[in-house]
Amino acid sequence: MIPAMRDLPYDDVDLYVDSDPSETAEWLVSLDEVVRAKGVDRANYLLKRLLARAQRDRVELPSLVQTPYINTIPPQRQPDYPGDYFLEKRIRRLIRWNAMAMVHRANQHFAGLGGHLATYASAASLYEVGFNHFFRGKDGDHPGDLIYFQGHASPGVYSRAFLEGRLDEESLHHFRRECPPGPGLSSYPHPWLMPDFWEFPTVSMGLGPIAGIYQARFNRYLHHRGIKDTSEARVWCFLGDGETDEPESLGALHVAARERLDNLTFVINCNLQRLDGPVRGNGKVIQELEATFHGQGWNVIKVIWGREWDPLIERDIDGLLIQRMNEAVDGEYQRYSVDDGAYIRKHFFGKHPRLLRMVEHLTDDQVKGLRRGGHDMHKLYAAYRSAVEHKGQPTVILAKTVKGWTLGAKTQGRNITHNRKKLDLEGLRKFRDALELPIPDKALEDPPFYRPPDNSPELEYMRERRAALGGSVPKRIFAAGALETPERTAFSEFFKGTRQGRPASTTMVFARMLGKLLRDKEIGDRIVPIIPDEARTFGMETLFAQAGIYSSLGQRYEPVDHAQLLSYKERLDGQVLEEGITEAGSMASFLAAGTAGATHGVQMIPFYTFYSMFGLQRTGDQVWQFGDMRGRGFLMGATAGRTTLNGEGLQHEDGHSLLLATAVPNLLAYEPTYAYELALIVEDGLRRMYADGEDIFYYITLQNEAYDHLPLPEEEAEAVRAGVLRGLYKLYDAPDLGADAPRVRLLGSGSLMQEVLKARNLLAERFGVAAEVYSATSYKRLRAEAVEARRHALFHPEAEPITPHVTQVLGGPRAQDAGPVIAASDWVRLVMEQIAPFVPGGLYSMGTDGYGRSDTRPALRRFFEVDAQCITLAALYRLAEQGMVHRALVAEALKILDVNPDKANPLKS
Ligand SMILES: Cc1ncc(C[n+]2csc(CCOP(=O)(O)OP(=O)(O)O)c2C)c(N)n1
Ligand SMILES: [Mg+2]
Repeated sequence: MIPAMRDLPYDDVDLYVDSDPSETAEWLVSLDEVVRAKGVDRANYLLKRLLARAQRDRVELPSLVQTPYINTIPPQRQPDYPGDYFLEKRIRRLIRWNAMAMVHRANQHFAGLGGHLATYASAASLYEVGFNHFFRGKDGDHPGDLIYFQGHASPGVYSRAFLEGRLDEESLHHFRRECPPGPGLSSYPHPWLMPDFWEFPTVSMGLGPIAGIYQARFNRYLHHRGIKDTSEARVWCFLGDGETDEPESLGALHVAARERLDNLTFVINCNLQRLDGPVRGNGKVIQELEATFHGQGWNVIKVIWGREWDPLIERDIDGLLIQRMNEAVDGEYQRYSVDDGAYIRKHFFGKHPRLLRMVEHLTDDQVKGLRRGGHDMHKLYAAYRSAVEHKGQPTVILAKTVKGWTLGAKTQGRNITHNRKKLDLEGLRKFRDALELPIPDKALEDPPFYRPPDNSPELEYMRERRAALGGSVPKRIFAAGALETPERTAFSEFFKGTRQGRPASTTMVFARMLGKLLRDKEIGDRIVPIIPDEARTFGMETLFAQAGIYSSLGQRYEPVDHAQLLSYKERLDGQVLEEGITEAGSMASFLAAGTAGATHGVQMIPFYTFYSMFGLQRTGDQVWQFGDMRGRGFLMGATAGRTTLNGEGLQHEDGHSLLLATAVPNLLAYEPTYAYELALIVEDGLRRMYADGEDIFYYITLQNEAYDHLPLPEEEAEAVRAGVLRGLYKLYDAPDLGADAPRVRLLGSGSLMQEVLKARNLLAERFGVAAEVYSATSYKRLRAEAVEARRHALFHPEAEPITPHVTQVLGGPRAQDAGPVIAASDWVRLVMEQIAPFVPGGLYSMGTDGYGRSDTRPALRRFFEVDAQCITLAALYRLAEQGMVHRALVAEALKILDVNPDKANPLKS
């Protein structure tokens, strides 16, 4: 007896060259016998023993990560379908129609709005099996599933919400027309734009998958720390096969496997196409992904063939059909999805007479009707059921579909399918016929939305299924209560300044502050310190012992530094997320923690501390995603400043993240100089986000240069506080050099404040110029307020104009006397120049434009022309421009200050 060859696990077994078929048969029969008599566990054991022996004897082993190109779950292990199959089919058809109509109408009425027909058309069954049988809502006791919908499939999700009665027709008419008036529907999942609907932005490809993995892990973290029982919440992550080319999509798979995240399911819609054409024309993306996921330790379920193939595979006793399935490449499969049954018969089955014989009882239409697994609810249900029941590993479902499924010959499977936004009349008619909908021909000129009556079996079934599963999804509900954030007095130790001879960096100050916050009675346990393997760099290793490092395994070893007070402590209920070297992973954790108020109904307070240069620049897209998601938390950009982090050179020295931060609308960006400034900013931030509930987040720069910190001036504490928070306040009056002394105003921030203070002395002592000094904590904030004031004036021309803070501080009647304004910082000039239009008399900025390099701080500050001497020079130059001093003085100053006018331009060197 020849055993069924489908049991052969490997692609590369050449079935035509078997030198001893009867010996082969004996082995296979033996295996079959063991499986039958003793079960799969025993067979598994024997195979492992055999493999170990083969390895010892140096028998080359085939890849173990790939299985044949057939469904992982054979028909005999398929559970019965629990739903009303035919009703669900009708529902699917209604959803598909309205999803198409939404995109079609948008583009017919408003050319250029865009949208996608083909993605959802291929994925409808993948979602519907979830909606009808798996996705848990939050309405009952269940914590609710967290579902990352593929961004381009949003029309299908809206269409279902329309049928469920969550969105009205008017909303559908406003798909992609979001500017008021009118109920706009966002192009893709955006919680910023639809805060009651979408939870997770996914449309920047790759960000959904990595966010999903860390979300699933964060669920465990909350659970292990006893903050919330998340054991029933499943993370579903839907993505495209083309999307898996993004490094972020596959780059954190090992995390999910290592953490045994069986609360996570990936569903990859393998329609074999991306935007321009095939994902892997010359190979098979499903096989490639299977190997990758298997290799990383995931449970892989392939759903390749629909049930029409079952009898063919059953009769494939010599394995020839599977051999053919294995050898055809995706480019050919795509071709089969556009050509007719005769073509498939000739080119797929025609490779071998025995294969042809297998389908001779089928008509060409029936051959064409051999569907793919991703369009078969039975196969999908079996896969999803198996995934949710699987223990100890995350699961990926690789579902094969056709892109643009049933959208007609001009669209389905074509290379242009992704960009198709409308169907022609003929296409509409055919689609309507295929879906069997009662829409008259004459209506197709402007295809209407179609919703059967509320009491129709379809709508009743939909509602009933969703009610049974805990209500509609997606639904974003911010259920978390406000937190009692610390009073200002809790920060008083930071208001005292440093003692003589005990200089500190803002990084050191922050480490102390975080340690203190972790001990806070009210919010201490809500704090989530996140660090990508740099705690020691930032002097934050005390956290390891104080709060413990989260590990789902606890600590299975005695750390080398166990005898020390600050040993490396991993704990199941550890609080610190020590992520290892992954800024993308850390950002994904930041995202999960910063949005827990909406996803889990508990507010968490992430402080993500990182090498500033590897923050907004490297993971800027995730920062954007965080803003869209209305996340709350603190991004702490440590070792910031182009010349302050001096020895590390070009790749590390960050002089532009503050500029990048300017572009993120709800991100507040601050550069504190003194401990009290940092404390006031953090205190205010905690209150605004967690007590007052503002959807904002913070980027705060921290620097590693130690200097003396001033105390918060007690008698002016309120005014200083307001200035710190609004971005600017006066630190020092001008020295009294007599009424005739020329005057300037210097703005400084961060470590460069020390250079500004030295410049103030130089100006006074060497040049008789009296300089006021201001601390500029946030140019972004100053600009935002000024722009708002200007906008108000534009729209209210007859109202009293509002004077923004920056103009209040630097303008006014005495602005002329107070002299020119010079700003210096360790950042590119544009950071400071954000406020230039609002500074009466203009602003001259001294910044660090250009690539960094390593050297001493003084050398670098001279190189970038931001040291005290260059700031002094700039002040004199501006005075000369205004005729307050002679130009000859500036020329002389160059010599006195020892600045070489022919030095290299840092921007170009
Ligand atoms: C980071 C990023 N790059 C590019 C795009 C543009 N884009 C949108 S959809 C798409 C193709 C998607 O193909 P696939 O992932 O296979 O999804 P399908 O529509 O086939 O299900 C591309 C390139 C994007 N949205 N995000
Ligand atoms: Mg695709």
